[in-house]
Amino acid sequence: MARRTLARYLIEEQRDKGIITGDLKLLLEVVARACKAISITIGKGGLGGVLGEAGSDNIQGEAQKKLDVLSNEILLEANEWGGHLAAMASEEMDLPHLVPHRFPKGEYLLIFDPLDGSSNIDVNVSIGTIFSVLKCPEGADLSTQQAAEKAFLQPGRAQVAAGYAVYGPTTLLVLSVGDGVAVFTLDREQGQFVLTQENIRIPEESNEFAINMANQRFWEAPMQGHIANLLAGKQGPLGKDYNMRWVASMVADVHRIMTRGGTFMYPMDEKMRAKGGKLRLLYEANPMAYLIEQAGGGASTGRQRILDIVPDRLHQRVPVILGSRLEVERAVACHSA
Ligand code: P6P
Repeated sequence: MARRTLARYLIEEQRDKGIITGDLKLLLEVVARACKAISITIGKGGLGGVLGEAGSDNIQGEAQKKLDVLSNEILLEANEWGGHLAAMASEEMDLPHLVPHRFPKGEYLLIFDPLDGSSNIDVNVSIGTIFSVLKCPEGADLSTQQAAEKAFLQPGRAQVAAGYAVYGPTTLLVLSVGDGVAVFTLDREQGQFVLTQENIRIPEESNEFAINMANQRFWEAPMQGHIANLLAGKQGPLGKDYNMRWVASMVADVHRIMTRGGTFMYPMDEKMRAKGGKLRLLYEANPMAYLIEQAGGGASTGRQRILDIVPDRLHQRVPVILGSRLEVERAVACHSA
């Protein structure tokens, strides 16, 4: 049987299962095409004059790379004319991007981190695009960019779809519309995403964890305790040896977990406390938490299920512990002891 393309998978989710609408199918196909364009742009590297700094900062006060700005523009241009969106929001833009008046508006909100892991761009390590889809609330005030922010402030459990592209040895699109997690591999000859895995299930147990150990002295005591337990190995309270990975690209670390289990942790630390943490809720933690839960894993701040958090601002940050369900439960247990 011929391999199922993304287009066929989405038609089956819409027509045969009634899980998504035609507009959501269109939105996801447009996002996939934008990720393909980003993959091609990144792939040029130094040959395309796209490496290095853009000479500007984003709202996070982080220096933007040329590819951050380019990827953001690719996603905006791909999505604003289709009539499926009410507005968009991005890590790279202070305020939401309204659909220009010359185009029809749709019922969905798209939020994205156009290129996550920017610190890895210039050293040729896997990076990715993360996206989240919400329904625009009835009667939302989209008259100004400032007013539109409110429409995005929904808990992650309200997402109707989420996914990421990982630009690595192969370009993958990992997607869920609430019917499990599917993985599509970009067939560069045909220029289309082809289904290569579906109904991903993350192993409940694992012996691999991902964290930036350089921040250890800044962690809260519960996280200090949990990591000490992991490092104690077989002789410790968890009775098994662990291995560690840290790519410093959330998409790459999460995809490893999707593939073979493990936990990813970016806990609260004292130098980040004023900002609320390192990772952003709406376009990093929420889409990844949605995917991880769809694959049978867990996603918590240590004290609360990530998907239950009601955001109070667009670029809100949260601590993140996600991955293999029982491993996440062990980390969370340290926070309530
Ligand atoms: P650190 C990338 O900038 C990012 O937002 C995530 O993709 C990644 O997990 C994290 O930050 C890396 O943080 O402190 O190790 O550079």
